Amino acid sequence: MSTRTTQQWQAADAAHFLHPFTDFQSLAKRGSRVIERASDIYLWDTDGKKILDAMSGLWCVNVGYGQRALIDAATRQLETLPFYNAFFQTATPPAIELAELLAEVTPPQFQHVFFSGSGSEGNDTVVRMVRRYWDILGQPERQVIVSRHNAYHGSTMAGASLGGMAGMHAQGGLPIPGIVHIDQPYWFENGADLSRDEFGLACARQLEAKILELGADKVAAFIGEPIQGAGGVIVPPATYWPEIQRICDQYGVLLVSDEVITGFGRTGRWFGCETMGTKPDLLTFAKGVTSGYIPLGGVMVGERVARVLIERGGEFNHGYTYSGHPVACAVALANIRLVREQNLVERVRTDVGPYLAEAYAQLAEHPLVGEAQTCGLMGALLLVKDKSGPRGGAPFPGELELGMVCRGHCFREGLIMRAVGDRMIIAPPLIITRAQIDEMLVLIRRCLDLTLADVRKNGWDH
Ligand code: PXG
Repeated sequence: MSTRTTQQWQAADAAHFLHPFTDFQSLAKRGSRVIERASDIYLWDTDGKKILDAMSGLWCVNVGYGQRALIDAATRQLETLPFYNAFFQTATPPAIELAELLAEVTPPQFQHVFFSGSGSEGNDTVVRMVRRYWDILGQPERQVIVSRHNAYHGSTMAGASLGGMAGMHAQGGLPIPGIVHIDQPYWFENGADLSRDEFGLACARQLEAKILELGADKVAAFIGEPIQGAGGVIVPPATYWPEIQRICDQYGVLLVSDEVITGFGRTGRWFGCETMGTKPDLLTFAKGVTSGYIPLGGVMVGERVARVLIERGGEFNHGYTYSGHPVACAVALANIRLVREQNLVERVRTDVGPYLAEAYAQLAEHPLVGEAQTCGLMGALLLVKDKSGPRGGAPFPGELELGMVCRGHCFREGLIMRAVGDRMIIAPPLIITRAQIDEMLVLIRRCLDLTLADVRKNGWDH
């Protein structure tokens, strides 16, 4: 039971707490929804309302809420050694064991890890590390990192710069120098009259054009999310990633897979690069490594880069207080072991993933849905005005913010589904059962119907 009323919580919140990615004034007027406790895939707010969390917190609570093994691991480690650093020729058992386990569950080229406290910090490390790599190799001018518009790589100066969110670049003089962006592989929006596969190739070849424009001797790396998450769960055409890999190989450009969302089973393989068939040199992770129970991130460093840093680099002048935090590492160990014991990755690939895909194929028939995509346990429904439009539909005018209308219904109906423009996205905990997927789909369908009723009542479809 709450120690204060919802109104009291909201008043104190509005008085003191500046929330991330939030219009402070408008939230203060409206009041936050205060989430108080959780179990399995459900949350309860301070009004006692139960909510199905189809976003796993924020793409992270992969093993669901209330897992005893993670709680016990944290408690034990807090009692034994709550903190020690890894700076001055020291280490702690959980950090060493986690490094070892990560080398085991990630693709074989990864034998080393650099820990950070978050995904953003992990990507800051990526920028420092790829530039250091080329510097050691005697090519210090090889500095440019190519990313994509509408990518999300975090919110620090480097993370936001790598990201391709125009709204973020507009605040704070970003991107920082040496980061450039090509188009995202979003067929619905940018596909013109190309087939999906043709578009995937064309889009990937923008990387080649960019490398040729800048000169291969200037380009250090390409970074991408195997499937864009915050950008709207955009599953690229099948032709896209193999072509990106070909181009990186041909020009010697390092490939960085940002797996902060797609890591640890989300796509039905341990890592999204395995689903997409790429062989990255660096891999950023966070979120699902601890199922969000405690902050932890990092970068897996492939042998190509690791050998140079280790054998020829001398001191790498970079690190965080919490690099290898023992409590975070202990929780990550318990989390990864649980994912293994419960066969969650395989379950996503062969059971609940295909089950969700089937359900989404049916949802595609809904009059509002122009595109229904899933990969593992990531899903997107694109709300369209006219299903007969090109590539599955014509969009509603952006200023209508229909996604937000739909999200409002979700809130009231007890479902957390996110809106990115008019893409309604989900990423439920990997422990979700078939019965719970059914339950989620009843809610999703109800919210789509309520949104459709709004559309018709207000004549937005004309
Ligand atoms: N890379 C990717 C691919 C991410 O999705 C980060 C890096 C940054 O991680 P940290 O731990 O620094 O937040 C992310 C984070 C959203 C949303 O609205 C997504 C993220 C964070 C906040 C909101 O979908 N992803």
